[in-house]
Formats: sequence, structure tokens, C-alpha cells
Amino acid sequence: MERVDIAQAVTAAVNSQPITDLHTHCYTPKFGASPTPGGLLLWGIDELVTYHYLIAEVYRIVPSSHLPYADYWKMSKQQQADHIWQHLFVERTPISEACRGVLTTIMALGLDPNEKSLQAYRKWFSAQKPSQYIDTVMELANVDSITMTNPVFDDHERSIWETHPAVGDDPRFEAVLRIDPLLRDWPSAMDKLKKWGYDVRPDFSGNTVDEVRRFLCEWVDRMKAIYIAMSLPPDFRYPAPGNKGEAANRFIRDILMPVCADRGLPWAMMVGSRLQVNPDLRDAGDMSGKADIESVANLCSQFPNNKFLVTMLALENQHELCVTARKFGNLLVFGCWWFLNNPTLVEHITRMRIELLGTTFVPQHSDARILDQMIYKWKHTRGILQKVLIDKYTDIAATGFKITSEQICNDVALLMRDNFRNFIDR
Ligand code: FIX
Ligand code: ZN
Repeated sequence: MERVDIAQAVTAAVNSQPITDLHTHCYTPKFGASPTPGGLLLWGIDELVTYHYLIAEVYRIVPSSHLPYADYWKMSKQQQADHIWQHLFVERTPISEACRGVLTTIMALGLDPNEKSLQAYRKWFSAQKPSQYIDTVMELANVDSITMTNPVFDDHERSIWETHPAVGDDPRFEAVLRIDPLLRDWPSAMDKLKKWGYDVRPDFSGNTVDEVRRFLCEWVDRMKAIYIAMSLPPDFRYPAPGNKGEAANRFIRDILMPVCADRGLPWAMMVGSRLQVNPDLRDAGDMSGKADIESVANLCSQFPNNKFLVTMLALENQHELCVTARKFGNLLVFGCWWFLNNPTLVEHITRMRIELLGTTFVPQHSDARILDQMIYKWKHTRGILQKVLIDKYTDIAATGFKITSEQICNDVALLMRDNFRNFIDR
């Protein structure tokens, strides 16, 4: 195949391949939808423009000395959106990736991205209904399944699951049991489990191991979770050193690994998020840090019957994560997470992953917090994937190997859907 034919085949394959989005913060409409207070499904222009990435960016223009954080948080959602639109999209060029994403989404919806106010967009969105709009977004993004993130230690979300057990039942969505406090704050997690009726103690005495396993199994079953997930700090270690680390080691060894192995569930480890370095920014207040790849290797090695779905937040960790994946078949590398989800880094990381892992990884997840973001996050990703694959197939063709359109389609299906589905046995 000539490069021009490869380009045509790759572009068609990547554009037509439905994506299984393996990590988002979107929800079925049964969880309630914005602007209803407490609605967990966030959608529409005011949510899109007040995405926490953009809050961080507007505070670089209007610092807290001019607009105290407390005054921003007292504003209505529309006032917050107007503030961000004015400073990031009207008075300055919306050139950052988070700004470009909003413009891509607006354009894909058939609206004019040059409006000086949000009124016209608000009028258009006022005519949309959440459930139908989910179909619109999935069609525009060509996404066939949206994977939720369901933090069981979030009191509001847990109460919804407890009062509406079928809340996750929507063929467009899958659920994920998210359990960060069990490693980030074991003692307070044990206090909560005790309040919820589990016979547990922070020192693991008594029935603690069985009771925490029961807790995990009951919620995996209630949610029909397709994997168990945690975000972990840069200083996560396995095994954790010293007495302080013993609880974490025991939780992983005696509880989490047996439950995941028994249920055939991957443990999704999202490693490197240092939370709330600026708490006044709320969701925008987290940052990244270089993490320890040896801990990932130790887990893959010590638990060969477990599956590890891993993404790391620091750019410095990406190469060593690829090398580790070459050593352990029970490790599936995924995504260019959060601060890595920028064209320059996505292209660099994806090229490296193909060169080291072939087609045995998952290039991206959207991490969409606002439903509409799936439109831009996947449009931008598809463009980069096309660029990288065209180069890689051209390199292979230059060896005399005969590339076919069928092979390209099969490879793209693996990268955008089937590697993940196969890993969770779906
Ligand atoms: O821990 C996570 O799931 C992170 O993705 C989020 O906490 C983060 O705020 C985010 O949405 C990044 O894109
Ligand atoms: Zn996330």
C-alpha cells in the first residue's frame, strides 16, 4: 500500500470504529442531571465551560487576589460560566487544549463557536433532554459504551444506589466500583464500614478480612461493576514500607487481590495524583507527581492471577510503564490521563507505546466529567491516532510487508475497543 492508500484506510478505520470509553465520570440519567441540584449527570454549556480544567486556567488570569475563591464559589453556575467565557474565550484567545475542546464540541453540535456570550448556546441546550442528549453525544463521539466511576465512599452517590438499586441499569453505561479511601485513608474507611454494619477494625482483628471482602463483593454485585478502581498518590508503594504500610499491604494481599481474582475483575490503578494541593480550587486543586513503577511490577509479579489496568499521571513514568507491560501480560496500559491528555503528549506517548507494545494497549479514555466532553476528547484523540498509525503503517510497508485494510481495521478495533473488552472478558 502507498502512503496515500494507508492514510485513507487508517482515517476510515479510526473514524468508523466505535469506542468503548473505559473511564469517565459520567452517569446514567437516573442519577439525576444538572441543573437539578444533586444531579450527578453533568451536561450542557454551563457545565462544559466551568470544567475544573478551565477554573484552574481562569484563575491564572483573574487571580484570587482579585476574585477570592469564596466569591467565585458563591456565584451561580451561569455567573461562573460567564466569568470563564469572558476571560478565556472573549478577552483572550481560547488556545489551551481545554478551551479548544469546548470550541470543538460547540462546532460539532452545529453551533457557532464565535459567540461573545453564552446566551445562544443556553437557548439551544434548553431544548435538549438528558437521555436523548446522551444518544446525540454517543453518536457524535462514536462511543458504544460509557464506563462510569462510582465512588462508594461518596455519601450522596451511595445513598442513590441504596435507595434506587437499578440506577445503573442503562445499556449505554457500565459501572465501576471506586474505593480510594481503602488505601488513602484506611482508618476512616474502617470507621465508615463499621457504621454501615460491617464487623471491621482498623487493626484487622476479628472478622475484618472477611467483612471487607463482603463489602467489596456486595457493592460489585449491586453495581454490576466491570472493574474495581483507585487513584493512588505518587508515594504509593507496594509493599508499603514500615508498620504504617502494613494495613495497605494486608488490604491488597488478603482482601483486594483475592476478591478481584475470584471475580475475574481487573484492579484499575490510576497512579500519581497528589490531591488538593490547592483546596480552594476544589476539583481543580489536584496535581501530578512521579510515582513508583517498581510497585506496579511487584503487584503484577506477586499476583499473576490478577489483572492490572494501569495508567500513570506523570510523563516521566510513561516509558517505564511500557517496559513493565512488556514483562507482564496481566498488565494492560491505558490512557493519557488528565494532564497528559494534550496533543503533544498523547502523540508522543502513543508513538512510544506502539513501538514498545504493538497493538496491546488502550491509547485513551476520555475521563469526561461533563457528558458533552466526549465529543471533543474523542475527536481530538482520533486525529492523533490517525496521524501516528499512518506513520507506523508506512514504516511497515517500507519493509515490503503487505498491509491490508482488514488488518488496519482489526488493529484499530483492538486499540479502541477490544483490548479493553477482552481484558474484562466482555
Ligand atoms: O481520579 C480520577 O478519576 C481523575 O481522573 C479525576 O479525579 C480528575 O479530576 C479528572 O477528571 C481528570 O481528568
Ligand atoms: Zn477520572
